[in-house]
Amino acid sequence: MTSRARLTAASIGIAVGAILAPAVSPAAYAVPTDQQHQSQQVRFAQFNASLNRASEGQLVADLQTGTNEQAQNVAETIQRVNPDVVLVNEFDYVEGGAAAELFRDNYLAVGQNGAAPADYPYYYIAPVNTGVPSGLDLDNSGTVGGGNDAYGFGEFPGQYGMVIYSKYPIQTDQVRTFQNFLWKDMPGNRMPLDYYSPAAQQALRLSSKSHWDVPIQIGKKTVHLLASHPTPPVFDGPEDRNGLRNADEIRFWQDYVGSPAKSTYIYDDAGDNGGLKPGTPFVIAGDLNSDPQDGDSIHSAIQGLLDSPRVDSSVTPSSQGAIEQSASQGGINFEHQSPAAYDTADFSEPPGNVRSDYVLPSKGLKIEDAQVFWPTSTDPLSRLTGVYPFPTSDHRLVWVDLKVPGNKQ
Ligand SMILES: [Ca+2]
Ligand SMILES: [Ca+2]
Ligand SMILES: [Ca+2]
Repeated sequence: MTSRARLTAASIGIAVGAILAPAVSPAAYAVPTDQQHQSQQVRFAQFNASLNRASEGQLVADLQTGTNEQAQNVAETIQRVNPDVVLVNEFDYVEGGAAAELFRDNYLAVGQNGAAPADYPYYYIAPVNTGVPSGLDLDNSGTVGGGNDAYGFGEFPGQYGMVIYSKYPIQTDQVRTFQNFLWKDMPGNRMPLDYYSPAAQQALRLSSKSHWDVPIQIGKKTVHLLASHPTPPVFDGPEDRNGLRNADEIRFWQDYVGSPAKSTYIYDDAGDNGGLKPGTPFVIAGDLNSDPQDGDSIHSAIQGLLDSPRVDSSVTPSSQGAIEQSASQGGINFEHQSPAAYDTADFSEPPGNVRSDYVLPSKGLKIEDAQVFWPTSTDPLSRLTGVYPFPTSDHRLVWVDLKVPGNKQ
């Protein structure tokens, strides 16, 4: 294993708005000389951290000092795993990056409970659809307004947003976002036409939060982090509008990394067309809210993504803690088809504990290790995952170590 980059914010300068930080030279990566022409190991992680709050401004208030216990636990979880790149779901979007920077500076950069600090010189945030008023009665309640009538469920704009932290430079000027892509523009989409009004059908956005293609510079290679957080398939009616949307939000990525013919319909928020260039390395990350076999989602969508010829699903992240919790909680967990070891979320039933969170690399990025951070109860770190009411989140951090090849000069 080669040493991973440990760059400081001071040595590089930061993040949003920066294209490639100018001070980064290949030497900064400090790869041992004898391995300079070899691949390097990079840890990618996904964590639905429940760092959303009930009202606008609350997250910034909570993060002003380093004393919020849940945020400390989230930071310690990340520090214990120490990923190079981590997508955090359920992190309220605040324009200008105040919340993202407060969490980085007051929590991640401060060693929690004896863990080493984690320095992330780069981060990426962008607006999301949650809580943004559509002006339409999307839930057919007879009135317009509230979380269910927003483009994505949320009580205020940005609730349940996302942030990416990275030790490697983010090519901010090359990021593509798909916040505004319309559901109707996906060929063969699953939109329930009997449920939605003609006006809603025209206006509905596919992404419940956003879909981002975020290129990350790793040595001389670029790996595209494909980030999203599809809607839970529940909180709807017999029309299953959220289950159908969840499936199409997942299918978006299958098309995006598929053949150019499959992705030709896609357009981004800047108006550029098409999907990922064939052969481009990527990592699909996110709380995709769909277990391949259990729970309420339309399983064919996540199965289709896992079976995509471009996705390496040969190794599934797992944990012993998930096996232990499934056994001790019992009930519907005993009826599940997916192995308990693959669970990433600790939900009451239905659906019980399921695989909801994913880190899916493209083929060619060799998987060295893949785990879910879910310690067993005898491990002191199990205080971070706990049992309901959870000290940190109802989701578990998922991580995958990848060999990023081709750093030859
Ligand atoms: Ca309504
Ligand atoms: Ca449903
Ligand atoms: Ca399960």
